[in-house]
Amino acid sequence: MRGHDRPGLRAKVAASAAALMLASWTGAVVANEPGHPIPGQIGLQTSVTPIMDSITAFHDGLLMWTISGIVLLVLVLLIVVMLRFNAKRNPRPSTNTHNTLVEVLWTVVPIIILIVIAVPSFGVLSDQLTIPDGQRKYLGSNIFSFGEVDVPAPALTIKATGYTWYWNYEYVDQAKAFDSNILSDADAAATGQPRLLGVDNMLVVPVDTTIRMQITADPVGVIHAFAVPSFGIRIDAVPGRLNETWFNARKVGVYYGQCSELCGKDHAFMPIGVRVVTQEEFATWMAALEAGNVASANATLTASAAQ
Ligand SMILES: [Cu+2]
Repeated sequence: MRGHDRPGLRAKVAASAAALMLASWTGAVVANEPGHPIPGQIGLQTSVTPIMDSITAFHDGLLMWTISGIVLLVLVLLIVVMLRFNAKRNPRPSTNTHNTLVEVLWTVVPIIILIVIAVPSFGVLSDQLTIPDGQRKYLGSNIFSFGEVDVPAPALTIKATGYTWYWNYEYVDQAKAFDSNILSDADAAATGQPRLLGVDNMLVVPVDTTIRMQITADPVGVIHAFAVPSFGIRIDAVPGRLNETWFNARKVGVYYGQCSELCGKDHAFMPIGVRVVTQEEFATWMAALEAGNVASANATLTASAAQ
C-alpha cells in the first residue's frame, strides 16, 4: 500500500517544488519592488535608475544567453563522450594528442566571447563613474548603443562617510550632516523596516533628480563600500580618498543597501537606507533640516518608513 503511495507523493513533491521555483522566479520579477531582498528571490532587485537598467539588461540579456549557451555546449559534449567513448563502445581508444583546428577554436572562441562581454561592461562602468553634465548620453537598458538616455546634471551633492560601524551623510552644499545607525530587530519591526536593513536616519533624496554621491571613509578608520542594489551603485569608501558616483531614482520609495567591503566586526550591521521622496517633500524636509536637526526634518515625512 505504502509502496504504491510513493510515486504519487514524489510527483506531488516535484510539482510543488516546480510551483515554488516558478513562484519565486515570477516573484523575483514582480514582488521585489520594495528595494530590499525578499525570501526566495531569484534575480536582481528591481531597477529604478539608468545604471541599474544597464546592469539588469547586461545580466538578464547577454550574460544569461552566453552562460546558457556554454552550459548547453558542455552538457552536449559530456553526453557525446559518455555515449560514444565509453569502455564498452570504444574499447580501443585513439592515441591522438593534438588537433590544431580544435585547439585554435577553443582559444579563439572564448576570446571573442570575452570581447563581446567586455564592450558593454566597460560602457556601463564608464557610465557609473562619469558624473552627468546634462550633455552626455547614458546607455540605460540599451547596452549596445552609444548612449541614448538623457540625464540632467547633479542638483544635489551628498558625501557618505563610512565609520566603524555606521554611515554619516553630509549634504555638502547645505553643510548639514547626520549619522545613520542600524535599528535593533524590535525597532525595525516597529517602524516597518526589514530586519538588519532598517536604519534610524535614512538618506533622503528627491525623485527624478541627479545626485552626486561622494564616498569616503573615516580618516582613522577602515575601507568600506557604499552599495545600493536598486540604484546599481557599488563603490569603495577609502580613508583619504574621495570616490564619486551618481544616481537618479525615478520612483519614490525606500531602497536598502549594505556595506559591501569586509570592514571588520560589525561589517554586517551598517546598512544603508535611502528614502526617495517627491520634490515637495524633499524641499520641506531640507528646510526643516537646515532650520533644526535630522529628527525635526524626518518628522515632516509621513510616519511609515516602509513603503
Ligand atoms: Cu563597512
